[in-house]
Amino acid sequence: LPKACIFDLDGVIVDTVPAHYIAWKSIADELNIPFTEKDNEQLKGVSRVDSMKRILAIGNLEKSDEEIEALTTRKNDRYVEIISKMTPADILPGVREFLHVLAEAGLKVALGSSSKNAPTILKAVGLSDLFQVKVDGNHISHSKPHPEVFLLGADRLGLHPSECVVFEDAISGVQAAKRGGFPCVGVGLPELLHEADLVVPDLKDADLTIFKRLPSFA
Ligand code: G16
Ligand code: MG
Repeated sequence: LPKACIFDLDGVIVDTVPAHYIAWKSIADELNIPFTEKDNEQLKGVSRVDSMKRILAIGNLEKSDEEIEALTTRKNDRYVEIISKMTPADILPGVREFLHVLAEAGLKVALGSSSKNAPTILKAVGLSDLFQVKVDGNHISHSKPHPEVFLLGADRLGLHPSECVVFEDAISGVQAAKRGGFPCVGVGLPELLHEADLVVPDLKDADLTIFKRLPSFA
């Protein structure tokens, strides 16, 4: 068994992907930039500012740092308005149960999220206390696919990356895990997350047998 698991937040623990999309879409609409759910797939795990820059690139638009700051603030205000209504009912299926299984088996649990809203979200859904280590967008300077968020997590756990399994729903997040030397379980579609060591559709009914399906713990 691994010694710890590091979980991404958006799209693995809670389904905030639609909320990010709605908020970005409203900004893109204002700028007359065509922005689809497929474009949104590429933004998963990517920081707020980098996401804004990618959307501007789709529209071939250039904006000053001040304008980018104003746009990202507006996006976040809309996003926060949506997530402020979150409750424990918004935890994705199987996640709470899996976290308890891990704790009972003596595995440590950490958060590795690009989101600066992570502390608010974890509190809102009542999962804050289940994570021994929390690393989020407020603690890092390079967003996924850079491995910083997971490396910092492993460091704070006092473990080597090979001893921690990363759970990720984003292409950029799977890449970050692999670049950092972590075994990685992709949560979502195999055609998108093929760089992961194993892909599961969700964490419904997840238990300790999941680790046996990873080459390094088989
Ligand atoms: C998340 C989302 C991204 C979002 C980023 C920053 O990361 O997947 O779509 O742009 O965080 O979020 P915020 O604007 O709240 O700081 P993760 O790593 O939890 O999937
Ligand atoms: Mg995610």
